[in-house]
Amino acid sequence: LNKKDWILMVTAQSPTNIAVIKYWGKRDETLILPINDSISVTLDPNHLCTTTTVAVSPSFDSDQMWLNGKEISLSGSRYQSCLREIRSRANDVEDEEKGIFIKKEDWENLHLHIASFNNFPTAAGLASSAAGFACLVYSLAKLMNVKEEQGKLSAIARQGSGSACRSLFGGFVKWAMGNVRLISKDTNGSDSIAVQLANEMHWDDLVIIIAVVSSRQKETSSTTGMRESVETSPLLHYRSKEVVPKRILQMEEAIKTRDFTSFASLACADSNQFHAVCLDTSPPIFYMNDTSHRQVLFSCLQDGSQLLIINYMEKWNRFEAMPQVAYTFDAGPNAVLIAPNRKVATLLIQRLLFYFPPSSDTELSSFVLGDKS
Ligand code: 2P0
Repeated sequence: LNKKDWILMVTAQSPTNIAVIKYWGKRDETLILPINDSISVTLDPNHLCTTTTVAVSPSFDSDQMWLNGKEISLSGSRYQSCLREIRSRANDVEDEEKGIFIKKEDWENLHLHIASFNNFPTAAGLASSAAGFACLVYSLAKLMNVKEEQGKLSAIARQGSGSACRSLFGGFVKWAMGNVRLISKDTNGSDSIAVQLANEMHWDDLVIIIAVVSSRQKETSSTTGMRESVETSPLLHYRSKEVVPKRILQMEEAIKTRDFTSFASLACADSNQFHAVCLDTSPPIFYMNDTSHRQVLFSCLQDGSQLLIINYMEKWNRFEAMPQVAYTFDAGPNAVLIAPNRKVATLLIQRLLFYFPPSSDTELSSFVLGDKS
């Protein structure tokens, strides 16, 4: 450590995740503990992802971070929690080739430089904080030779942003809320972790299409929005106690048995209830716009040939059709559409392009689970 001219770096990539049973509402704001379990699908790492390089050198005078090339402050409690938790678990690190040996206790006095890039719009409701904090925690853990298992790391990423804990795993992931009675005093929420329900190969026919309706930053951040919902929405409390626990079990079963009809019904219902909670919040929060609402109706159509609401209602009544495509909307207007296979996905993209022709503000990207090509 006497020589000042060395630098050690680790680069990692984390994909974002899309919740099919939503997290909305905290029971502890500092530890980021949720009021209900949630389930998500992690996207293919080749597409919507964050790439983060963390570097350590004795020549660094302070911890610094750059996001998409712009320096950002690390003074916030979320960054500080992640850095503190990872540093406290650091171990000896040796790089024989470079002749570097960092002792466990040296990490407290060494500073970090962190550079992170998102290949998608930041804070537009596409879960950039999920990929970002998952990547930060994972890359720091690698750099500092932290030996914790992935579940423990997920509890650290959770303290950066709740949904980040789910991006530590691929495939289908459940964020278990943890035991309410044990919070704060005894366990500091260490049982609120992510667990993998099934890996990315389990149901790799699924195709996820994200229609970017708007890449503008959302007006109400998720953190503020969910705080206001917890304080004012009676529907949220009913949802977290009466609805989500049953839905979680049903969704786990749908994923296990690859039952698309059930998966789609649950995902659509949960997205709609989440946005109903937003409307039930005072003052109400509107994350979906007109295009999003039209896309909901579009997704419900059996053959996609008509967009008019009357036709949709008639078709729905006549066929009692189950959705062929699942839709889910997060804290923004962008549609996440999930098709059961490539054939339906191709048809869906054709129809989307027909009914929603891309303008300068719309983009279409498709993401295939488990497809590394
Ligand atoms: C989810 N969302 O389950 C839900 C659905 C948005 C709608 O997790 O305050 O950015 O950092 O814990 O994780 C967005 O919330 O909020 C989110 P914080 P986060 O994906």
